[in-house]
Amino acid sequence: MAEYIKFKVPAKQVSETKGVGNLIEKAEEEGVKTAWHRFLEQQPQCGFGLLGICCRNCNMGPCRIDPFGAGPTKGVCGADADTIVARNILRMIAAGAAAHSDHARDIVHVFKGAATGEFKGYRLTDVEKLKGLAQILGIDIEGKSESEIASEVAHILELEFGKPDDEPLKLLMATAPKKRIKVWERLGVMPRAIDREICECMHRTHMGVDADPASLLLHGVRTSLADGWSGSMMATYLSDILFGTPKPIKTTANLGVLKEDYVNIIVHGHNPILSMKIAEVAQSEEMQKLAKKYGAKGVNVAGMCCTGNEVLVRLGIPPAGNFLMQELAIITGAVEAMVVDYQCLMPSLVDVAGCYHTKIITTEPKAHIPGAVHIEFKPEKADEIAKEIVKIAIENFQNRPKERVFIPKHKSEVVAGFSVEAILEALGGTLEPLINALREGTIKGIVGVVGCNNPKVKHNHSHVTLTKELIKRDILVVGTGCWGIAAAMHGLLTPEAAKMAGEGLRAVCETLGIPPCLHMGSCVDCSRILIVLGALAEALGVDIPDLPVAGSAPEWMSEKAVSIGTYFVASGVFTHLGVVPPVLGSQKVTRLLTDEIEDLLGGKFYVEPDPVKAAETIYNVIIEKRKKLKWPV
Ligand code: CUV
Ligand code: SF4
Repeated sequence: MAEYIKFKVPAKQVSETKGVGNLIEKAEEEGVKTAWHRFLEQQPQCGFGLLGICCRNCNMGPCRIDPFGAGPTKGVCGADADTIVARNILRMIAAGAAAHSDHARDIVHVFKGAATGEFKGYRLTDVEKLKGLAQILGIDIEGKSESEIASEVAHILELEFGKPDDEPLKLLMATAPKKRIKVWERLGVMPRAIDREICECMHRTHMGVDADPASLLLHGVRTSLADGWSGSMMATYLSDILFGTPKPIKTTANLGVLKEDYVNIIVHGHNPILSMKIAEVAQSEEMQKLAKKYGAKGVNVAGMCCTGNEVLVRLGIPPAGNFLMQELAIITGAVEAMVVDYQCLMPSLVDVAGCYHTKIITTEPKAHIPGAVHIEFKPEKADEIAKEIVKIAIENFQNRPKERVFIPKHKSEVVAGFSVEAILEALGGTLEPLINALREGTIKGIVGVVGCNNPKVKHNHSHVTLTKELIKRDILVVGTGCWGIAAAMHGLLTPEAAKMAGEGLRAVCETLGIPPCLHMGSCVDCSRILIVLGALAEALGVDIPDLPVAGSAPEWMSEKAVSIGTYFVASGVFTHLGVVPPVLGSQKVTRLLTDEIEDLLGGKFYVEPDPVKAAETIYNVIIEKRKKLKWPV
């Protein structure tokens, strides 16, 4: 249904990415609203919310603190701005950690079923990685079958969620550097069980429990560590074992990957369990034939957001866009079905799809959207269900409003799939060449750039600008998530992009034939960045805060990003945020997060919306770290 559009979006100015502006204009002509339109309608956004000083945690409220000090300084219960801001942030961390880790739980379930043979549609693909994981978890693999090893691994990992004892998380103990573990032990923030830490966040933030901002934030640290070093880590490990560890793979990215004469299916969400199946089934001869019967040349699968990254790094499925482009893909009029699992799915997808012929297919019992077609995915019937979904898309081709189809032609070449294993292989099997390049200063440092899009920021502008500014300064950029797709669409993920890098980085990239920006996967694959950091620190005999590295989330929006940012900081990384988090209502919390936390953990947050300034500061931080290591600057 066409809607009245109250505020027009300056279509050519809201994005750095080609094709976006044209589709926003198309949307306006056709009476379709996008996130940018709704963002304008939301202006001015609530000042209390922006500052983090509203509380709805009990029904004596909602309470708001007057940031100017003239009105109330405390809520009905007596909670002040410091308590309220810290509690709100802790709840964000809890939600983010829950999203990643519940995703991990679903993967463990399928992994276990693949190990026992119960889920016939899945198998253990990377057995080497399985054995490696079993060994670091202390499992004796001598004489055991793959299935036995996998079952033992699954048993240990299942317990990570809710084991009843106070022992630290096993996967964290197996993967985190010893020096870091000591720091966390001293602070009393070693996580015990993933669900428990998340549950404790909810308990502590309930009315009348923890009122001390420092104590609240430290629990946030603990919860985020459970996410990074166990929940997300597990999701990455097991996805690699099930579907293969990513290797460099070539494809293209941007809306131009949609094909006019083909049935277009977009997989969107986060979990690879279904998207990998859809991709596999769609490419089958049977489905390609069926598509021809319906007048299409075949079936084309494209990705969106992180499940898009999962199928990109393993199968070379081209991403059609990142977070803010999900509605635009439908507005092309050329998408027969958007198949979603969970996280980062705008409920508006259904409204937008209502103006075209696109079917939004939800598949997860925990993620329904009113108005969508719901086909519940069950791993025991993976192939059947994937087929059913692909067929619905194919049959929908005949309903495409041909006269309203507009696919921007833009797309860029991409090489993605840089798992830690792939990076090691590119380096010739050891970290030594990378360490030498860092030590000599050919590469000045490494920055992990991750995270979402946010209409508060010019779409992809901060991702791209920050990245270019960093590589120009001989800083190798690695990253995940919607950053990866932004970098892909802007040509930063090709070996030729080395031309945009400084002399040193350029030479290294040209020798190794790699891009100056390495796409490591989805958001849970930020765990791969942790592994790299840990390995570098151990190889150099230092701790992570000593390394010339940093992190950045230039356009973040999701609670998952808050959890990721926190475990980066807790792991000792200087972490840049390009969008201001809702903490400014408390000077105390702001100071804790952007300053004092560094004494405790070696990392801290740094907030700077301007990507050029941010790159400058990050560079300076890296130079300081190099000086401390007595490395040439
Ligand atoms: Ni998980 S969390 S918008 S898809 S990176 Fe993309 Fe990545 Fe943020 Fe969501
Ligand atoms: Fe207000 Fe306190 Fe209740 Fe929050 S917990 S809503 S500050 S009374």
